Amino acid sequence: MKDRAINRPSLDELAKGIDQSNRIILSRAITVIESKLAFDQKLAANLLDQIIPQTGKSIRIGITGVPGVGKSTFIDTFGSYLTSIGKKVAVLSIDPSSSITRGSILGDKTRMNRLSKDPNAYIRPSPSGNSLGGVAQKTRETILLCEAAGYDVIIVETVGVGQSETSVKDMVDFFLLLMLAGGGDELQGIKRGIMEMADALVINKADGDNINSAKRAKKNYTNALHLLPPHEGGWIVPVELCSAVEETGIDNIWKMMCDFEAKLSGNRFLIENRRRQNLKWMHELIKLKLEESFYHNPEKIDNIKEMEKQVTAGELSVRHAVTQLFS
Ligand SMILES: Nc1nc2c(ncn2[C@@H]2O[C@H](COP(=O)(O)OP(=O)(O)OP(=O)(O)O)[C@@H](O)[C@H]2O)c(=O)[nH]1
Ligand SMILES: [Mg+2]
Repeated sequence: MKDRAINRPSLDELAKGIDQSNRIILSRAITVIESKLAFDQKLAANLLDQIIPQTGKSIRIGITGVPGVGKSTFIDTFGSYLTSIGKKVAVLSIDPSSSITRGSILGDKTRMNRLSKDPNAYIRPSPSGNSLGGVAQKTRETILLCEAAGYDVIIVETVGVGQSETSVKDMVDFFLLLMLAGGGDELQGIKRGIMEMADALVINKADGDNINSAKRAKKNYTNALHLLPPHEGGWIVPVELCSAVEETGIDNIWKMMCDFEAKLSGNRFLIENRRRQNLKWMHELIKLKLEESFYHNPEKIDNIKEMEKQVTAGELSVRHAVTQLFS
């Protein structure tokens, strides 16, 4: 086929390799999913259909926090702890800006020093793409591939740009907000909306001279959480302390996630949440496809330009211009 990428594995090779947890094949399958070639898109759709029965068995964890809070260091330490207790860990990230620089990726791989050498961990940088919707879409599918390849903890990191936190929240079971202790003004710089999304607040860098202020911050955050609406699943959002560098509090955070999973599987919240997420995803994708097919339709492109001219010149109302474009 004309637009087939060179050396693309077949559907069977991909499906088999994923089933055998072959990392090289997994990487190639993700590349197929991220590709814009028509051939690859079809292959990706068939592959996803084939692996769907093996998906859904992991716990999906989202991690966010302001730059410098220690996300990469935390994921390195936390992920290494998880592999030490026998888990297979995949780390994905969402960075809509990476299409330009792809800079944070290399930085992150080097900052996740231990994990990047761990045979039971798989790190995949953010897909590129200029729209957050497109990037998130690919990450969701990558989660499914990683699950089918036997990864039982999937960590999705967001760089905290724009709406990326909401995107990640919509694709995970557990959303962790990493925080820092600061001189009493902890709540500054943290958007209230992000705190409302969190299933746990973890104050990182609770080490050295920082321990006492971290303990004070824990009290402040706990009080602030009381002012927010209760968690939909009936979960009490905890505030924990940890040090990603000194590796303290890490096992406790995992235990807390296991408690969460036990409790919210018990009351069916997690299963319902995934159903809701899937439906929301479907509608987001519909919107994305509609937008693409509209703006990339050669017949429309000239019309849009013409309407833009007329609207700018004040000759036509926006309402009229849009009605005409859809007629
Ligand atoms: N003392 C101390 N320093 C830490 C801890 N965790 C991270 N750091 C330091 O904080 C700095 C930032 O850590 P990163 O892990 O790169 O933070 P990040 O949130 O990934 O940052 P961005 O990728 O820029 O958003 C580094 O110098 C780390 O060594 C910790 O638990 N204690
Ligand atoms: Mg980082």
